[in-house]
Amino acid sequence: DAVQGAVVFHKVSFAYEEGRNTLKEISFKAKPGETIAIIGPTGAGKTSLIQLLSRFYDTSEGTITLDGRDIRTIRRESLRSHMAFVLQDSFLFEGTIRDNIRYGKLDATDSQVEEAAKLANAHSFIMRLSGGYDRVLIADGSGISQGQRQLIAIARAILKDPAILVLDEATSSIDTVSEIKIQEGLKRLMEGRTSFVIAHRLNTIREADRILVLKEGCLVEQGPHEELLGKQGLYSDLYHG
Ligand code: DUT
Ligand code: MG
Repeated sequence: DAVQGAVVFHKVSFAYEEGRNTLKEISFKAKPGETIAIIGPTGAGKTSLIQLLSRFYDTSEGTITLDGRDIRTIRRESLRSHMAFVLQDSFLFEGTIRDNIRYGKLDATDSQVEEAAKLANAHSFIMRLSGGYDRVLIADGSGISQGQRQLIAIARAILKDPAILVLDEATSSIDTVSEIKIQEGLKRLMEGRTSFVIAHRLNTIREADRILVLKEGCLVEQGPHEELLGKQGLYSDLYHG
């Protein structure tokens, strides 16, 4: 039963503490393969929304469906097997680069690992490291740059080949060369998958199929870039800075 990646939020509310809703009646749809950008000020609820999708928390009210099925009826491990997360601080463990990438698909062969690394634009930097794929990373990932950590996380996600991708774009500055490599890797990763991107880059936002604008837990606007600009609401204000 292949997952297509259609996601629907229907009047989803969520509270960390009773009586204080962090998300309020959020409704939107993502068709398979679409890119949804999530934007809004700090504390607006962007990370919380993403965490509901993976059932890190469950909704207080409303429903989230995946391919028409209420996600509360899907076991967490099963749900997450269809998702990959590339987060600002993507987690790498103590072990070889090969094992860190293979974490996306434990039975992958060496050539599948390298293929994923090539698509992620990670192969060339790995080959320049002493030890190559067998280079051992220590738990905090030091010895490689933040940009390189992201490339490894992208390779891991490509190898996993999930229907749904969750991406939290880096806010910190990464040098331009790494940035271009990351962008190319991400583009390949996102192709054909439903992608939720907590977006900071204007390019990602402009190219998204739909932008969700969150403010204080409410979805105040949603639509593609041009349409939202035309509304001259919060998005237009944020865009024009
Ligand atoms: N919140 C909690 N408990 C938590 C996490 C968050 O009470 O464990 C609150 C803080 C905030 C709201 O929920 O008022 C939304 O937080 P979230 O982390 O979802 O906001 P964000 O949009 O992701 O903010 P940022 O841009 O700073 O990451
Ligand atoms: Mg956040």
